[in-house]
Amino acid sequence: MPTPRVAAIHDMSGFGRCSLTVAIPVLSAMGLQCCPVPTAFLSTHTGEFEGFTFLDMTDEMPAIAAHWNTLGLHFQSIYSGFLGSERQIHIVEDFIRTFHRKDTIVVVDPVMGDHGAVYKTYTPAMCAGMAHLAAQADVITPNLTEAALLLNVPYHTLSADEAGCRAIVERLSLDGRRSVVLTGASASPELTGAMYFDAKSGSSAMIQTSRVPGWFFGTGDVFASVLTGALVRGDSLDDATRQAVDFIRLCAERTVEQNLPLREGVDFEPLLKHLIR
Ligand code: PXL
Repeated sequence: MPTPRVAAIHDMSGFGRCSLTVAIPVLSAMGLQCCPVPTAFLSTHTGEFEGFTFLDMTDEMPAIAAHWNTLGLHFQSIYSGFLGSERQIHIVEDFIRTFHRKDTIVVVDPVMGDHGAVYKTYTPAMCAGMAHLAAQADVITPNLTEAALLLNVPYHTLSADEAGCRAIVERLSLDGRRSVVLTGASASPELTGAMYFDAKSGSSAMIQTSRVPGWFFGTGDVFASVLTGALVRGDSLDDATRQAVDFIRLCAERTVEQNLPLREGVDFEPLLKHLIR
C-alpha cells in the first residue's frame, strides 16, 4: 500500500515545539507522508515569547496549491491549524475544494486561543472565519476556549465536566454531521482528556487519563496530530482519541521530569517510538 499523504496547513514556529515542528515528526512516526503548507514562519510561537518574527505566507499558499494541482496530487487527509491571516480562511477552503476526494479526511484544528484568551495574532474576523472553515471539516479538535469562540458564547459559561462537554460536542456537531473532539475535558480534578462526538456512529464518550499537574504549550498540536495520524491509519475515532490522550500524558510526564521551561513545549521527541506501529 502506498504511504498515505497528509497535507498539513499550519505555521512553522522555529522554536517552541508547536504546529509543523510537531505535525511533521508525529505524522512521519505514524507512517504517513506529511506535506506541509506553511501559513507563516515565526521565530517562536506567540505564547510567553516577546519580539518573535512573523513572515506571513498568505501569498505563497495558492501558488503551492496550484503547483500541486498540476502534479495531480491526492491527500488521504487535509489537516489545518494555526492560520496567519484572515485571507487564509478562503485559501484553505479553496485548498479543501481542490484536493478533497471521497476518502479524504478533513481535520480542522480551529487554533485560536487557550485558557479563555485569544492568541496575540488572531483578530475577531479571523475567529469568525475559523467557524466558517470548520464547517468544511469531517473532524474538529477545539479546546474549551476555541469551543466558546465557535459557539459565540463567553468562555466562563462552559463547563469542562462530563455533562458540560457532552453538550458542547453535540452543539458543535452541526446536527450530527461533523465529528468533534474537545480537549481539556475533565471528569474530576485528578483526571483529564477529551470528549468526542462521532458523526459515523452518532455516539459520544469521554476518554480520560490521570492528570499530570502543570500546564504545557503545544499539547493541542500534538493531540490533533496524533488523532489525525490515527484516523488516517484507519483507527476509529474512539481509538484515535485514546491514542492522543495517552500520548499527551506520556509527554506531560516526561516534560515535568525534565523540568523544562513551559514555553519550550512538550519533550515529545524521545517518545515518538510509542507512535510507531
Ligand atoms: O499551539 C498553537 C499555536 C500554534 N502556532 C503558533 C502559536 C500557537 C500558540 O501559542 O503561537 C504560532
